[in-house]
Amino acid sequence: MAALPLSADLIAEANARDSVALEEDYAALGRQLERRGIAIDAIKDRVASFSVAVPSWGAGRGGTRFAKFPIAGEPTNIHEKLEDCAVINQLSRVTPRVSPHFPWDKVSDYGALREEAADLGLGFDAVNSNTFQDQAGQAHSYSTGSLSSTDEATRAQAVEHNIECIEIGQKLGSRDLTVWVGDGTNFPGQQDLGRSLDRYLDAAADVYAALPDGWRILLEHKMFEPAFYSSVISDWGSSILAAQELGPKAKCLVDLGHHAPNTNIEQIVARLHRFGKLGGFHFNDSKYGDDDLDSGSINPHQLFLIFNELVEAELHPRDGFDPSYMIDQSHNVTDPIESMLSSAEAITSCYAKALLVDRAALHGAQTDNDTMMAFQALRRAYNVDVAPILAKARAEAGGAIDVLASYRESQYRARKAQERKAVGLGAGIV
Ligand SMILES: [Mn+2]
Repeated sequence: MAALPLSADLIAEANARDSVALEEDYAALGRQLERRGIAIDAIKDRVASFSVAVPSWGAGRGGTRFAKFPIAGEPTNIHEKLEDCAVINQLSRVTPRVSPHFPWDKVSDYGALREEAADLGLGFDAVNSNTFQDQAGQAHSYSTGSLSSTDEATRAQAVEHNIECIEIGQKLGSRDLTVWVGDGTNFPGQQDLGRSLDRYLDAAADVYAALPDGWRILLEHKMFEPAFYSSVISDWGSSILAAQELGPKAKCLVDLGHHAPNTNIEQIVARLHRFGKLGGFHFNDSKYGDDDLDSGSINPHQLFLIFNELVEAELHPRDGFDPSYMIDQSHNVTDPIESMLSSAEAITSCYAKALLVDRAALHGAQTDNDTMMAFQALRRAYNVDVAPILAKARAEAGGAIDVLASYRESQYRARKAQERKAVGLGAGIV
């Protein structure tokens, strides 16, 4: 096995320094939870088995449509991205899978790429197709849309690309294809709203037919952008109707930034689960639109309420409930490794808090229509500082008690700045 990017000694030394305080905090929290009838070790074990994938494109600095400001030492290819993802997993121990994007992550030998990732302690999560931009030398432009284009040859090209992504995913050990299309319109009357969806469904059925056994197609909806008047798969309603029409291997993927402001996303989660169609998540946070800010940075309470529904779903699974959890963020002003470390902690923290909810008290209060006590069942769990549980789970798995401090001590980015070639300037949402 190749050497992992960070020295295990460095993590162990930092942990030795932090372990006395952690043990004190963990014991104190353990006594507090015990008074509520909760065994802290059982929660810690469930936290230890939680994982969330990181996106290959999240390893590089993102940008807006105005500008991108690269940092020294950021990755320029999938190999360097994998190395950075390995750093995140080495420290956090909750991100053992990478979600690749094609054609951005194309290589000539996917078997070798899979081995390279395995040597870094990583596997591959959902493969993401890209029919929202044109590539050099492409026969047909996606300027008219992709799976919903009025041009038959363009639709066929988009179908073919998605099937190629499935084939690559098979070589990488993936089992999900995530499909987000930018198809839509900017002007009333630009396209027929009904016929656009018909064309999308016909083309998506061709992709669906190519899914191997055990595979799923995850339909990712988004209200607007790049299309600003209408989008073909604009919301969870369009998504679930399309998934139901396509068949049992089609599920819906919820990107937290793809809704109208103030949308009750936790209710969408409950609805999709009710009909067995909740297939995955793209975690991020937003203030205005699809901001792709760090998970939990703006509205951690909403993230907790979403996990509250996910824990309910775990307890009452339907149709093999097995969502693919993934971070999908654009790191425009931070070191992407630090953002994903912080985000993985925020996401896991909300999962841990949701596990602390006294479900019997919650359901009892709901049945009795005791509104205040139902709310308090959630609030009591949300108010717990679960940091010692996460840190203990990480340390036991060989990760860092203080992920950001250990990362900074490692000087990893400064070393990569010496080794890697500089990234060019430019604009670009990733
Ligand atoms: Mn997304």
